[in-house]
Amino acid sequence: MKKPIVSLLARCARGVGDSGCSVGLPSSPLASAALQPNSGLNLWRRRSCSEHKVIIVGLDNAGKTTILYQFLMNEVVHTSPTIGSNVEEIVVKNTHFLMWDIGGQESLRSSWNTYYSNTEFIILVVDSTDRERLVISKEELYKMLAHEDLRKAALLIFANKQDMKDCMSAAEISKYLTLSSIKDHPWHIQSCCALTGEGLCQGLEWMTSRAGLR
Ligand SMILES: Nc1nc2c(ncn2[C@@H]2O[C@H](COP(=O)(O)OP(=O)(O)OP(=O)(O)O)[C@@H](O)[C@H]2O)c(=O)[nH]1
Ligand SMILES: [Mg+2]
Repeated sequence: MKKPIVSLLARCARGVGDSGCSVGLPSSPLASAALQPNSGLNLWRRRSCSEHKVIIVGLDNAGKTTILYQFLMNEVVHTSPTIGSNVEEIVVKNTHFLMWDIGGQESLRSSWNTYYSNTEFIILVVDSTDRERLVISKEELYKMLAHEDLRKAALLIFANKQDMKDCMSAAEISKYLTLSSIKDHPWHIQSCCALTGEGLCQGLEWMTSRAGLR
């Protein structure tokens, strides 16, 4: 059953006793731009320092773009493989996140590092049905965590596609990725289904609480 992210966020906001939260629409010129990282840097300079930069990474077909637009529009959008990136501003309880959704195809992964500068949060999206390629997600994860520009970044892992039969649980994925060995980055793993929005709110909640500590 579909649970809109806005109502999930409202429920979470009540749960933590806050004054409420919203999913904000981006102000021009951010909307749905397939921007290159360099223009992103210029954009970054023009925007407020209180905005937290987020990169959404993961293998192709993991559900990154679907998650981004669930955050933003509360609905499942039709996606095609992302070439380059999408960038959107998401506002949760007065916390502004500038989210870069980066294409995950193999040929694009070597350019992920051009997006790393100033990143405060990494969202790694894993397709929980994709057992065969979990080893590649793991390699990419540890490559990122070792990168100087991501030294201070916090890590949120979405174990996506939990609606699918025989998917791996968040606990299985956590074990495979040896998350408990990560001591130098705060991390959190969250199971979710981007089609219904389930679990996305909890992930955003974790990011919002971490953003408050910075
Ligand atoms: N069953 C199911 N399908 C999902 C879920 N999330 C995304 N999908 C589907 O997975 C496919 C790929 O989703 P995208 O969001 O385009 O994947 P992506 O990670 O952005 O892929 P790239 O842009 O190529 O890196 C689409 O057909 C989505 O509808 C989910 O939670 N459950
Ligand atoms: Mg995409």
